[in-house]
Amino acid sequence: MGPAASKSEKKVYKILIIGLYRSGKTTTLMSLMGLITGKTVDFSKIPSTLGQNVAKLKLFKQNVEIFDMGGQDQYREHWDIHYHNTDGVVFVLDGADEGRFDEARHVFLDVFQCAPFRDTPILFLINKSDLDYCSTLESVIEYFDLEPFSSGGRKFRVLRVSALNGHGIYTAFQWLVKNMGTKK
Ligand SMILES: Nc1nc2c(ncn2[C@@H]2O[C@H](COP(=O)(O)OP(=O)(O)OP(=O)(O)O)[C@@H](O)[C@H]2O)c(=O)[nH]1
Ligand SMILES: [Mg+2]
Repeated sequence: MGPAASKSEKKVYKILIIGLYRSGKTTTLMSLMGLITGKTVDFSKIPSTLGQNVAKLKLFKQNVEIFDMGGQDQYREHWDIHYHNTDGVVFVLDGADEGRFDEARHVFLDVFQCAPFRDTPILFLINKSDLDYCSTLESVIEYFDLEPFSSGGRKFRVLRVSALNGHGIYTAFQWLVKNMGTKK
């Protein structure tokens, strides 16, 4: 589709948020919505996601549909039905839960070594940066061996954020939206 066609008929971009159970995916989505609407979000009332949450919103002038997937084991098998028509992916890591880094790394590699995401922008969020014991950017890059992703010509970004206080969330999604669909 050329640029002229996409102007007259605005595309709805699809963003997928994945990551382990309790990493902060839904909080990230709520935080983003709070930032763009200016509304206060009550983060104490967010239940674990059963299945998925879907939000339709205007994000940096684009129509976007965000799929926030449940991270519990029984829901992970539903992630891949979205892989083939996703314009941007967000992987949320609980940066303060080193005990689950190994599991998170397996899940991360399992998802991103598969073919559909070769040209898709990937945002790797090290969440919970508000906590003292949240891992550093450098240590996560090393542990997850992320260097080849960044240097391999892929649209890949790692950021340390706090969904709870909003730190880094706006910039993160700005990067994602800017990098979506540039090959279409
Ligand atoms: N300190 C801190 N806690 C956070 C942050 N983001 C999320 N949490 C907390 O982490 C817990 C899980 O957050 P959710 O957003 O429900 O996690 P999720 O990844 O959607 O979990 P599932 O839906 O079960 O896959 C909640 O108690 C949140 O308040 C953060 O940036 N900082
Ligand atoms: Mg959730």
